[in-house]
Amino acid sequence: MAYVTVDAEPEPLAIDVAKTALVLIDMQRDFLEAGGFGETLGNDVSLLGKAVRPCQAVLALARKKGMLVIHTREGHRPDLSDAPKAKVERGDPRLRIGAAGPMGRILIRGEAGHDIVASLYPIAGETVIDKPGKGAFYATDLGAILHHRGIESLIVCGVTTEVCVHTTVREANDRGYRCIVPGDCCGSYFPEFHEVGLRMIKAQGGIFGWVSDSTRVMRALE
Ligand code: C5J
Repeated sequence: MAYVTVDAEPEPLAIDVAKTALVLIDMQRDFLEAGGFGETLGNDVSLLGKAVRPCQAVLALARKKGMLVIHTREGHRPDLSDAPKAKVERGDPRLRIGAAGPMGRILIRGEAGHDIVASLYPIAGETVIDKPGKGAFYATDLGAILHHRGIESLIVCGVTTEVCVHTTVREANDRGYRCIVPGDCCGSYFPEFHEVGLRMIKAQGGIFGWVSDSTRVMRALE
């Protein structure tokens, strides 16, 4: 066992590195890149782009330490058979899931925009979870993979803070995982949601988990 203590709020957390996985949530081109779907909607994608460098640093260290690395992608089958109507039938029909976007069909597996940004691209041996929902546990085999590897703690990074990161942290928390969220490794199109999202995680004695940052997480892992 290799226990390290991560400086975090609401309090430092001791984790066994061998039983900790790094989870990178939905660092997909359509959410992050200029010219992607997120920008088409009028969002400032640089707010998400800020998380890329800290994520790269944590990912590089996790790889060096031989940690389990999980990447997720939000998206659906091309025939939309796994997409609930309630999710598809909202908003402007030209911008709905499955519609033609600037980088292929929006949130459809196999399309260019659905893929992970080059700077954080999975390498051989890393797990990629294709998820139809916001949470990474819903309708995926993530829970089984973590269980079989004996994982107890997660470092959760990605976008967006208040949507897919938050939903995944809540799901993981209910399943008994200790979640550490390095705030600078996450991003939102809405800065206030990012801030409040992080505060919600660590409130009430860490009701959903622990909040830290890439520097403190890396200092502990080193
Ligand atoms: C994610 C979204 N990944 N905001 N999706 O947060 O729709």
